[in-house]
Amino acid sequence: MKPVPVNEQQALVSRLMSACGGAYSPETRRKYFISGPQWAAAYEGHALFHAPTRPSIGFEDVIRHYGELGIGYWCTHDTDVIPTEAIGKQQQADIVGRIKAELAANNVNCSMVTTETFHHAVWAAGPAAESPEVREYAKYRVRNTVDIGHELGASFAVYWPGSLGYFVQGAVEETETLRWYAQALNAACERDIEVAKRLGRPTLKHCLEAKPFEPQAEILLPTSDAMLAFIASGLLTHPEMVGLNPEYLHELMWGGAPRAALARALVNGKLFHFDINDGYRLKHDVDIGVGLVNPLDWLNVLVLLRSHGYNGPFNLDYKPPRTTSQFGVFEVSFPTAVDRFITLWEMAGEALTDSIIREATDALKAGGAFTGDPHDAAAIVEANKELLTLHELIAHRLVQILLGLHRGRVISLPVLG
Ligand code: 3MF
Ligand code: MG
Ligand code: MG
Repeated sequence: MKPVPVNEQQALVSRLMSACGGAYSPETRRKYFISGPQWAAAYEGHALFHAPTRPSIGFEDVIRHYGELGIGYWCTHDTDVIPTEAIGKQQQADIVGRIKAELAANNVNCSMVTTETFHHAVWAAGPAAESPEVREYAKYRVRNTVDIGHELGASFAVYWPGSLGYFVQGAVEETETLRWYAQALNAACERDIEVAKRLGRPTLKHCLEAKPFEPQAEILLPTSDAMLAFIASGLLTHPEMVGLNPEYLHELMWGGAPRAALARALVNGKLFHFDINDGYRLKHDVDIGVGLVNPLDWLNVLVLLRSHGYNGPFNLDYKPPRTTSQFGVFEVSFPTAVDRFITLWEMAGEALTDSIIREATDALKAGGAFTGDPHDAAAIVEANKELLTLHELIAHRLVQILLGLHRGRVISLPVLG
């Protein structure tokens, strides 16, 4: 192939993108509770060892692109859109007003707001630092985010306490730090009750998001399970207002099964919000687009969520790859992430109504026609002897659905050799 001059590269990407097919219309995409974070679209390709590769982009462009793509919801950290020094000032009110206008003009809703407690120097020792000033400031910031959330019409507030922890051992007393962190969440919930009452709006759903590593070396609340224990610890004044925002990759990173982590959140009634992406076990937070690494696991995750009637947001918390222009971010990365999600969601529906999976599952639950001694292990094994094969049959069937193999391999390739 001939080299492709730079002025023909966008056209090439667009032509191949449309040749891929399988795209949903913006109207179809809007039917799902899919949210796009400000920070995902505005990710500039930077990392600890990486300089940015893309220019910055403001909320106006991000919201406009989301609207055009059919991503019906938007979410943000306070400081993604408001400089730290403008928080709580007139400048904040001006920016929030402009965001509201931009959302309305593009038919996009704000689903969630979150407080950045990990980037600025004030969080060098985390949001529950020993210094009382830092802790008071943390309360001020989360209360302020609650105000912004109500102003923008959000229903969720998320908290990612990745800076709650330490690098060196012994200086931080863990129970004290957790107690202090709870005080910030309590301040947010109490403010929420007040504001919601004044505005006649429901209170927000406050969601904790765990990540096992980063940015602290040792994390005090590293998993969704740790957070469930924290919510039930008695430290929160309004535990009923607080639930989880699990992130798919964050559970995979520590070696957990994301589907099992979601199941534990579900049985606790705490699955409020869900960050969707993909990646690898026991690696750093690579934040790859949903379904690009583990599509089979994703199909199974969505079977679980569909069958339990999960109706919260699916938040595209991933990093569009470290490319050198913004073009592909909106031309390829976001639409394909959304469309893979929708396809997997549709397939999950197919799996749930599949007569083979249903009959196999029912048979496993019915067990063998056993009338013998209920304490006789060998007789129980004998009565169920052939049923366990159905586990593998179900797994095979799910892979068939995922790869379209239940329809046979309809594409024929030229015979080689
Ligand atoms: C970090 C994350 C965060 C959280 C966000 C929500 C920057 O790994 O996943 O994204 O999702 O802070 O509050
Ligand atoms: Mg992540
Ligand atoms: Mg996240």
